[in-house]
Amino acid sequence: MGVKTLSLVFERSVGRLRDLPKPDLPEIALLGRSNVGKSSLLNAIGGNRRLARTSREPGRTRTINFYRADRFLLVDLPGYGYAAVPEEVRREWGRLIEGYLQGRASLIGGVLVLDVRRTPSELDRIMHGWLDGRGVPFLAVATKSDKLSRSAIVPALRTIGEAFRLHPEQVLPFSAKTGTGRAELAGWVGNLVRS
Ligand SMILES: Nc1nc2c(ncn2[C@@H]2O[C@H](COP(=O)(O)OP(=O)(O)OP(=O)(O)O)[C@@H](O)[C@H]2O)c(=O)[nH]1
Ligand SMILES: [Mg+2]
Repeated sequence: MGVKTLSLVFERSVGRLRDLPKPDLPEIALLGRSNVGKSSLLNAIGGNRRLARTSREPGRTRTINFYRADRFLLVDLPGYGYAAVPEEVRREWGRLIEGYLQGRASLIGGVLVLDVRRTPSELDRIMHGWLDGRGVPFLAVATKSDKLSRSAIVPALRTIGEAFRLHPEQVLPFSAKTGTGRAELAGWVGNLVRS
């Protein structure tokens, strides 16, 4: 029994805010720290492992990448918080992410991707604050859930929820590896686009 996947097609990659395409379609952005699994999540919900490039090394995605679904775009952002890149590059990515999240008129939702094993960072809370400040709906997704035992998942969701004042049930456990959470995420996206 296959879970329905979104049909996604790579559209474009943008390295500078002034090159952003015209905001013609609603956009849902994936945000999270470097190496957390944003691109893997996109591939998982798109049912295609080659859609977005992923890597063991943090800092794989360096541009804003647009993927077209039927009537909306999924947007894969560079990760933040990666200490081992030069300060200037980090600042550049920061400007890109901030400019996009704060200014993009077509942004209708944010998927905040978090590592199920980690307490959310200050930067995670800043990202959440930017979305919240604009009234953009967001979903907290706890990825790499395959790395924890079943009994460790609930306390981990509680820790993540506390950082954003959410109930543990509002944090979605996800795994790009096993497909956990994929249908729920696709459902959230679908509701947002239809509303
Ligand atoms: N076990 C497991 N590994 C995962 C999962 N999701 C991602 N990974 C691994 O985590 C690493 C980083 O994944 P990416 O999808 O490239 O992460 P990213 O957030 O896009 O990283 P940047 O583009 O650098 O910001 C890769 O080695 C993935 O295989 C998951 O759900 N489970
Ligand atoms: Mg990436």
